Amino acid sequence: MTSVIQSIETLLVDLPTIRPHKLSMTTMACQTLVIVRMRHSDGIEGLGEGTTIGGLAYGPESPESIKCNIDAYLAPLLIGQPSGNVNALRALLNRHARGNMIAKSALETALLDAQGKRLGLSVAELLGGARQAHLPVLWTLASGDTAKDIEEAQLRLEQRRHGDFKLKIGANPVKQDVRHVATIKEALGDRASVRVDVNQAWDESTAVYGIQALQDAGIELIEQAIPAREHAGLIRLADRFNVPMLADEAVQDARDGLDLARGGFSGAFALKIAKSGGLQGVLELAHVAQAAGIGLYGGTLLEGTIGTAASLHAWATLPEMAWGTEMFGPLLLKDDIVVEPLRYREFGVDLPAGPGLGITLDEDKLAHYARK
Ligand code: MUC
Ligand code: MG
Repeated sequence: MTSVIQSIETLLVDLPTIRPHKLSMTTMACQTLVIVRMRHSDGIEGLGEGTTIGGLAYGPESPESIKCNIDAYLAPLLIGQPSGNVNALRALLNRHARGNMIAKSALETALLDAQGKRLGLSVAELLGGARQAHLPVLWTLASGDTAKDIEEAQLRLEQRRHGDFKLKIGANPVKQDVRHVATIKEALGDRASVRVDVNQAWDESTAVYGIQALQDAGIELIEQAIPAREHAGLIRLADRFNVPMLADEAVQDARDGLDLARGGFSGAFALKIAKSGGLQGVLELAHVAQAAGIGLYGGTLLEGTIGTAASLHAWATLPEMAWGTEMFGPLLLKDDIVVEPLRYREFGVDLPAGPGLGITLDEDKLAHYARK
């Protein structure tokens, strides 16, 4: 008998961060994961996660809206449907609900996890097979304090946990930010690749000033210096500087990717399952980038282990990414809600072994951290 989707439970899980994480739009002391438990009539449970940054500070979906919109609108569309045809279910969600990409990503993850468990295949195998089993992972320095950031970077290098660092800037005046970045780069020298993420904080003329100074300081990649909508401006910055531009908020899905590629953008795209409504959508964007000769980077919205594992299964199916990944989300959190955490080692992380995502919930931890 064909399995059908029986129930979909959503939980808000609040986990403290190991230190304040300071971004241009917010400072995080806690991360809220939206965990999806999708139960099927064949007894299989699929896990999913939809997570964003700083409530509504980062984007139009908040943890609460993700939960509420799944419960009220998306779950009723799926319940009673045959479990196994992920493409058909993805189309059904897109036909009846606009936007809500993070919520859709959480549901698609749960569908793929369940289907993998059902067939005895990992999610990467469901997507055609893994080309890499160990992926590079950078660390984001965002304590807000230059000396602490240097100390943190040196420790990570010594531990061989991370060899590349991304600095979150944009909250302070540009000259102050440039000084902060240049001091860190000088302290680390050639031992590490240093990149910055401005998270849309600059206008174009500030960006021209800031990027020139960062390029001179030896910074290797400039992420989303100007607002997401300003595709033409981003293309101009990519043309103007030797240091490559990384499009993040500007590139949500394959259509944005196509628009930037058609406009002549060169550089790289940050892929995030949350931006593209799930693993299949983000791989469509990756394929546009590959066709256009644009580099790939595996991005995060600071998901916990479930969302990070889902992303890793997608990235593993791609050829080596030019700029590696930032799948460090679980390491920013003080605790985890899974039985076996991801294995971070040798400047990267291992792809968890299947079936499905290869992740098991720790029920006690989940109960402890779930919002009452
Ligand atoms: C972003 O904009 O890239 C990734 C790392 C981090 O600290 O924040 C995120 C989001
Ligand atoms: Mg970014």
